[in-house]
Amino acid sequence: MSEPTITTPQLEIARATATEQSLKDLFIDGYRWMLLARTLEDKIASLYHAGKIVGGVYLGRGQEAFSTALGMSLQHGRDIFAPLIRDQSGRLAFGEPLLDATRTYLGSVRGPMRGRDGNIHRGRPAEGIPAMISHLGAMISVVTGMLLGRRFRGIEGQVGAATIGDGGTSTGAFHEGMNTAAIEKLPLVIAAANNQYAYSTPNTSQFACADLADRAIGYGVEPHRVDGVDLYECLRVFSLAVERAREGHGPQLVVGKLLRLSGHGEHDDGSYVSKNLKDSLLGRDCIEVAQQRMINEEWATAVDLKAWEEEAREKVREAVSCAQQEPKPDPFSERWVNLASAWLIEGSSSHA
Ligand SMILES: Cc1ncc(C[n+]2csc(CCOP(=O)(O)OP(=O)(O)O)c2C)c(N)n1
Ligand SMILES: [Mg+2]
Repeated sequence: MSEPTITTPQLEIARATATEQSLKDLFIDGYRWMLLARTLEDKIASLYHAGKIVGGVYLGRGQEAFSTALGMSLQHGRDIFAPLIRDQSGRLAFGEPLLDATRTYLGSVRGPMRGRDGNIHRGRPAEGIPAMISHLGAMISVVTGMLLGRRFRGIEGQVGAATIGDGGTSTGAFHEGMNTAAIEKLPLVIAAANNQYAYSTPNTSQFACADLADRAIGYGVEPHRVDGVDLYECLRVFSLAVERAREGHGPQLVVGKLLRLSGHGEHDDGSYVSKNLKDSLLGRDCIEVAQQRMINEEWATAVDLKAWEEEAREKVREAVSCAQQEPKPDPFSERWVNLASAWLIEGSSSHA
């Protein structure tokens, strides 16, 4: 199956995202989501290294363009988005409040996990963000099931997206989910971020095909390949993939090539990543690539860039200060039963 192509990206993006925003506005919005995610994650990392975070910290540094473009190409309140550990920017772009991540990492009972999970398993199921089960393929099957469920109920026109890493594309759950979605021609978009490593295992020890997008072909799924560091290209390709899925062309596999610009988690210095890779085109920082495009196109000035950075810092400062002052779960005064405590359920207003 060959890759679908388009020749008028500006029109396609505007059409597929169903807004009247110009490409410039769309791009700037995307950049600001990327920047907000990066600013938050830098702060969370620094709190982790200061011993202020319980549990692990996993960042999406270097993957913000790819993740943001997916989040922006979906419609909050209509579509499904199942993010993974590197999707802070996609979560924000799709509609997750900044406070959700901040409260989760800081263990606030007002967070979506009520202080019971410290980092990555939060979701907003009622708003189309299922809580992440595992980074390793499970969410492909979950979203496939959600889409099938909608079909049984006669609901049409909603797209479901799930992200996956290069390592995750070798798991059974990935292949089983994609196969079922292809047979049923479900509107599933799989966003595979090939960041070259699964923890410390490089691509060369993970798969023998030339390109991960080739994995789509055997299943009858439409493949897309994109420079995952370039926000413009990611917006173009994701808007097309989401549109194809919505229009009934079945599952779409979008593979973005990029590099993880951090360790697997903040406990890992990633020293096994080769210098050659870091110095290659894959190692470009998507934030800097986006800034360069805005300057070249005269969409923004250096003064704008500074103002947006300060705005992101201020939002993060506010969120962290709010979450730090909120109560943590108190094991001595709580009486809760995990499956029968209504106040733990999303939408409940009362807290422990
Ligand atoms: C069964 C199982 N083994 C190992 C892990 C630990 N683990 C979580 S993510 C990950 C690497 C995943 O690599 P990839 O799919 O490329 O995603 P990336 O981390 O690069 O985004 C590993 C080994 C796990 N969660 N579950
Ligand atoms: Mg990987």
